[in-house]
Amino acid sequence: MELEDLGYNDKLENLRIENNLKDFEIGRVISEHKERYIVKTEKGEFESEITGNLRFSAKSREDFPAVGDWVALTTYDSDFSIIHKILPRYSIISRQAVGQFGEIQIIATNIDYALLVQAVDRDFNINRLERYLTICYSTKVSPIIVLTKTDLITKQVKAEIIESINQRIKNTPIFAISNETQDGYEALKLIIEKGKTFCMLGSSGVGKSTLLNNLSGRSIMRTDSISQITSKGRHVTSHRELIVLDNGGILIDNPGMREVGIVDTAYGLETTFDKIFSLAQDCKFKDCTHTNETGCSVLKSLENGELDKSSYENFLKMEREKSHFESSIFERRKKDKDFGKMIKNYKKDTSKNKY
Ligand SMILES: Nc1nc2c(ncn2[C@@H]2O[C@H](COP(=O)(O)OP(=O)(O)OP(=O)(O)O)[C@@H](O)[C@H]2O)c(=O)[nH]1
Ligand SMILES: [Mg+2]
Ligand SMILES: [Zn+2]
Repeated sequence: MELEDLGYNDKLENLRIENNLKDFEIGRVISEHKERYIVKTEKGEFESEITGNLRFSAKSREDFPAVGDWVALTTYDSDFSIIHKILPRYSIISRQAVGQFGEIQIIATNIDYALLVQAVDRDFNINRLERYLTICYSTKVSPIIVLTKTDLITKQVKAEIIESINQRIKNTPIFAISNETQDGYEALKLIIEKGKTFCMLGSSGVGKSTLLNNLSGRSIMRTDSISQITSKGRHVTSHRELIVLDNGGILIDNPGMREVGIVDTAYGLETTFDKIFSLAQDCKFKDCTHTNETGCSVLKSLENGELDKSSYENFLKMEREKSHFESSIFERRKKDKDFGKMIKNYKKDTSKNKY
């Protein structure tokens, strides 16, 4: 195995030189389990931990390694290593941590393409697709929609579903496949290029691991049918995992996601809802909320049917969520700052007492 097989390239080599990491070995994090990482290098796979320095200087979850990361490490024995530094990330797929406002959870890093996997059964939901798109567009990840379980529906229903996506989502490739019959596989395989990293995102039970196993020709990930009764909180895949396919493509499997809370989206919403943003240019008021203002060109397009109502409502919901997230981040930082001040004052006080 060469580093190039894991996606290493000249850009990364330059980063390594710029960051004075010539003396270390380089590897890629292929799985993570509670602050223990498996890192793959040219020599093999290493169980890895981070240096104390890296841990103590970490300010948030983003400062810890994640699946997909390139790291500088020192290897010991045949299977243990210490991670010294994380190379700057090219892209970061993240979401709002479930149940913790203002906290970011990294799903994977250094991703080129995200496969947004949805089954054409009850799982199918365009609002959720727009949510995933927003996550992709807020970082440098190209989205690809993958519809699974097409063996369960007729050709006509399949065409209708694709048409309904086209109505709302532009410029995103759509692949419809069946993991049962492997219908649609040929087309999908063509886009999985050597040296590029693909990350699968989607709910539990849509067939992500089945797809990975089929593409790799091996049973790497466990797959299972999920009974309706026990489906609550049960996920077959429990951790992220990076796998190199025979054709050279690099694929990351993920546990199914129930909630996809969007985080800071620099251009996420703008790109996903570009139609609304371009309409908004013509609104009478610069700070128009597009909900009840006169002279709102978004509302006008909604009334005359040019703008899809569900898409508009989904946009408003995510926009609210984004503001909420930003204010909770602000609150959190403020609290951390106050806490930092308190510690500082405390230290001052104790040093005063000493003398
Ligand atoms: N009929 C049909 N069943 C499928 C298809 N793809 C997957 N399945 C079945 O759906 C079930 C779930 O598949 P998995 O691959 O484990 O789903 P997953 O997305 O990895 O689920 P998590 O790991 O929980 O996120 C299994 O029983 C699969 O056999 C498909 O295209 N058609
Ligand atoms: Mg799985
Ligand atoms: Zn408006």
